[in-house]
Amino acid sequence: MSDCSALIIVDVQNDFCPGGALEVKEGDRVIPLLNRAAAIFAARGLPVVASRDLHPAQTSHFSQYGGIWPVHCVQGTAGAAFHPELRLPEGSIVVSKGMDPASDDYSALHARDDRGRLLPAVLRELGVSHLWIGGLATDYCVKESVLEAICQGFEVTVPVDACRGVDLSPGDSARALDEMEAAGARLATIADL
Ligand code: VGL
Ligand code: ZN
Repeated sequence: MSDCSALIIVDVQNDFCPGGALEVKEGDRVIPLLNRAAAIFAARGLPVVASRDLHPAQTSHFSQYGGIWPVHCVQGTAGAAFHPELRLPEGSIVVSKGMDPASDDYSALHARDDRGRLLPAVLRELGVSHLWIGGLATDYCVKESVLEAICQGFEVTVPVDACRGVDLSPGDSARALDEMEAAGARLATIADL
């Protein structure tokens, strides 16, 4: 962590937590860790970004329209809201993705803020060059965000204890972490902050 770091909290929303429509096993376990990380970043005056999956009711992302997922994180529903235990410091930047009805849109790097600006542009304007990326789900949105951030020239650290995955096939999350590491991400834990 340096003065050029930002924290990206990926998709800690009700539908990805226990009881949600696309429940990630132990998804809520990341919350205390990410709350701690967010408080540390905020205390140092560093940006905290929270992404959210925010789908229209009809999208090719959902199985009934040709995708692989149950209906989840639909705009305006309780399932799309951030988990109530997530503590976003004042001034946190919320970015949204998944609104395109023709795309899966897993990467938080494709998300936009409330003014419509893409996340990478927002980060560059803040002088950010290093990202800590954690949240849900390891094998989809975290992985795609990490790989794309590296491609775009950001240094990336992944706190593995602050991530949980879907594991449609057993081992998907472990393989995703291997892939991220092979692409140049540093694997760490929240205690390394
Ligand atoms: C995600 C599956 C479907 C994610 C989003 O946030 O990782 N996974 N939509
Ligand atoms: Zn989704």
